[in-house]
Amino acid sequence: MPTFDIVTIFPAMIEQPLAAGILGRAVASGLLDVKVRDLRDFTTDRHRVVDDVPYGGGPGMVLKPDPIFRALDAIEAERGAPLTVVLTSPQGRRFTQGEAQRLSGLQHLVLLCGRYEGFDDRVRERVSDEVSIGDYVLTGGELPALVILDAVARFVPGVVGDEQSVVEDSFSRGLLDFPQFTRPAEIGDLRVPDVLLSGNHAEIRRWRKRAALVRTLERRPDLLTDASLDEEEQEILKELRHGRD
Ligand code: JD8
Repeated sequence: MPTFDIVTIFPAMIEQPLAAGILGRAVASGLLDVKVRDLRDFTTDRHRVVDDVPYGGGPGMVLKPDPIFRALDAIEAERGAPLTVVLTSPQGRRFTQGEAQRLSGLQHLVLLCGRYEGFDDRVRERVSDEVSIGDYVLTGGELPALVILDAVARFVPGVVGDEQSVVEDSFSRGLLDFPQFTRPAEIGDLRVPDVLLSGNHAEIRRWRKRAALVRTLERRPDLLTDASLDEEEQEILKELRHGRD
């Protein structure tokens, strides 16, 4: 299970969400070791300046390299090697469930949160992985760092109650989730599918497989190319595809 160090100029943006929910419980119980580091603590000037104008001109500011190098040196001195330094940016490789699982096997993860126009490019000399959480533009790296922390932490034994559910997760298997229902069985004219009230667990399992496949086929057919389907699922999929084309 990796330790996490998150370097940011907005520690509160990380600390507040980290206090809630499943991650909050894991941190409070000592299962997850997360340290949030204020980049300004690694400046040496009176005004704790972290940014500067871009060489060559142009709009916006760039994060100065020296506070980041000092932060990484301090983290390495404290945690020891090997540090895996993850930088988030729109230029990164797409972050995926497989990537989350891979990172969960490392010893020390550092998440560098950028702001403004990003980092002085020389910081990339110390970066192991540059990832993007998706094709849209954000104002900084704090939300991506939280997304990565959340996805990686779920693989840490004990963080999610049911171990089995993590590896069988929809994205781990390459299928979308089946629909869920809870009481009441009827609300207005909306009814829960009868099979789920039947108590016939073999039938329920088969209905859920079919429903997951229908959803995936309709909404994310791209996932099916790499999906790991058991024999029953392959059978159902063949049948569903027959009815379509
Ligand atoms: C980090 C600064 C702001 C805005 C220059 C780089 C990830 N999928 C994603 N979208 N956006 C980010 C992201 C944006 C960031 C930083 C991540 C640090 N910014 C942008 C426009 C121009 N910068 C991201 N992962």
